[in-house]
Amino acid sequence: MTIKKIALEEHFMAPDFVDYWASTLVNISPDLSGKALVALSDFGDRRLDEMDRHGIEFAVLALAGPGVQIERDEALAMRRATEVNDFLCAEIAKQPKRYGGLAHLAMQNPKRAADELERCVTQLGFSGAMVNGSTNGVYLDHDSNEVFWERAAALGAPLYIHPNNPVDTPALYDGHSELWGPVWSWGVETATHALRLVFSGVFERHPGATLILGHMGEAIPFQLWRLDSRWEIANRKGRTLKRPPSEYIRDNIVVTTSGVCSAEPLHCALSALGTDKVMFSADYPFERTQEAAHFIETVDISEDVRAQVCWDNAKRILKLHL
Ligand code: GRE
Ligand code: ZN
Repeated sequence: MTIKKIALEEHFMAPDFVDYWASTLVNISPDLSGKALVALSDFGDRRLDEMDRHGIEFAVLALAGPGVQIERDEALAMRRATEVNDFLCAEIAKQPKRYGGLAHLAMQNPKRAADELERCVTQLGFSGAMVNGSTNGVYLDHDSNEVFWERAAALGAPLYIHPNNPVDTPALYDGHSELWGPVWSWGVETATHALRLVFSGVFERHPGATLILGHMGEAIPFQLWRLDSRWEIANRKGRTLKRPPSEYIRDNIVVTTSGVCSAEPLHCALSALGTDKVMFSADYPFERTQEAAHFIETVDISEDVRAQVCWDNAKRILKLHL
């Protein structure tokens, strides 16, 4: 039996962004990338049929990264981000009952990114934003982003950090291109990015901010106790937090099931963060929607929790009027 679902790491592509996306292709086999581009560019029958087959009533769409996170020209980055948000808005308008949106933002200019987030949420009806890792090596805990977090919190607009490659390639990965990308390095990069936000006090200063992580929380739910324990003895160089790091993680970070179809990490995320913090996602077209849907429909959790994960949590967190 299919169960009605909302999904929110569902990607699309726009013509001007194919060149940025090419930098992601180093991570995947040419076999997948050709098929992916066709699927990404479709907003019609192909995507809707797949959603229909697997009970996805509503898909919140986001550009496949990295987009302007790797654009060096700030003015061009801002222009492109605005254009792609308008492009997505026009596609959503053709299928308003099936599609929602996450804004693409030029974090090169945090104040203007905050303005664009506000435009997207208040005028275009988007649910929040997706940022693809660092912006040219600048992470979202950088002081310049205070203005952005303040606005995101005021708007109640969640920010999804989607993995991307870091700007440097640590010796750690030498000779291991298979580990570079979604197999491993993306998770390390994205979890570390999230922890930079926690430890720099972003959620202490902006308790209304919500961060979304994919991939069942990029392994962070597994590590809560250890983060608290080792933070106590860390060389903090003056950094302080009023509460243990795990409390900010529990209060301000929510996760999706994207790209993880196994019971143990789901149970870990549910018990570490709470059953109100985990949301189904498929990660179209990079993962198999059928497998993701079958997993969440059959995994051993109560029917109440299944409904929270498949529907209620995303509806509440993304403020969807469904
Ligand atoms: C993803 O979004 O998870 C993804 C990409 C590109 C390649 C592989 C992949 O965006 O898993
Ligand atoms: Zn993805």
